[in-house]
Amino acid sequence: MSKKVVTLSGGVGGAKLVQGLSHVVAGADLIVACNTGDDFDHLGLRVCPDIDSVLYALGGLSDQERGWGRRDETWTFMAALKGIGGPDWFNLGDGDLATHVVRTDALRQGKSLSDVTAALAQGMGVKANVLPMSDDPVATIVQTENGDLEFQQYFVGQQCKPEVTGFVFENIADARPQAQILAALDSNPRAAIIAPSNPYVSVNPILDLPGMRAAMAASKSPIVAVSPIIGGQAVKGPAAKMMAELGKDVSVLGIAQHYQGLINGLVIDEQDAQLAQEIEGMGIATCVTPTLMSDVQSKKILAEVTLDFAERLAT
Ligand code: FO1
Repeated sequence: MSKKVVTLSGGVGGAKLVQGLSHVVAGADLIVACNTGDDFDHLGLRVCPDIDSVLYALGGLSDQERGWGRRDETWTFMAALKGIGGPDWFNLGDGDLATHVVRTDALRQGKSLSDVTAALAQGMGVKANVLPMSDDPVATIVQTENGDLEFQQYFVGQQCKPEVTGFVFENIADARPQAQILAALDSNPRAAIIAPSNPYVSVNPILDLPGMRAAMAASKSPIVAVSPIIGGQAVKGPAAKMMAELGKDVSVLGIAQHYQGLINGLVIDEQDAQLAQEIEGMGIATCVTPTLMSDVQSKKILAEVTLDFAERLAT
């Protein structure tokens, strides 16, 4: 068994847990596999929201209120863009722009997204090993009552309003999981953790990469998810709305059903303690604990509790 901890993460909620984990897992032993299904080209720039949310959180640069982008951000570029009639539906802060410009430039020079992400991490003083789920582009398409929408058109452009009927991950069949993620899983890490991210659009793109579920199943490590649903609601984002629209149980039970067969344990909030027994009946161990991450301390405690839980399952 290696000292590594592999975490599958989306943006906001995932980044918070990863920040907590960075206080309890040393440096590059923390491997973060970031969803890249949200990535897109905008104004000629490659934007990778979940990678950036994780990097900004670990670098102490993230805006806690918005949940995305950098803190103390200024918006001169957006004001100028609007002033000349440019597309202003997607907000790029002045500081955030530097990330997209540097990344796009390096990608154009032929560097991989993994290399570019490593360079950005170094620039931000991030010690954890933050990785894209794949170096091959995968694009999440949200199928809605109004037709198919590219992820950011659905999420930002239409503010998650259209009713969701399903998801397509374009190019996923040809995408290879990032090699270091597979190697880390193969090393039998201390734990594989699924962060409290949206199960459909943040975690499924990672799990649906060819070979990824098999690599997780083959590792002898405990696989533990942290529920993104507390008391029937998502802390942030459209997870609960999507679950309802897809006819799923909008509760930690729905999350347990989603990951059944993959995970050994599920961390649920104290508010959902009454559902623990039913989840245990599904063959999934539970850990009941406060899961709302409102400050550094609560992130760190949830990370510790999650790792302890995983390690108990391993023995
Ligand atoms: N989310 C918004 O709701 N509105 C925005 O204008 C916006 C801009 C943006 C720019 C860079 C970035 O990295 C993220 C940004 N996000 C914005 C968040 C992003 O759409 C979502 O956080 C993720 O894709 C979902 O995890």
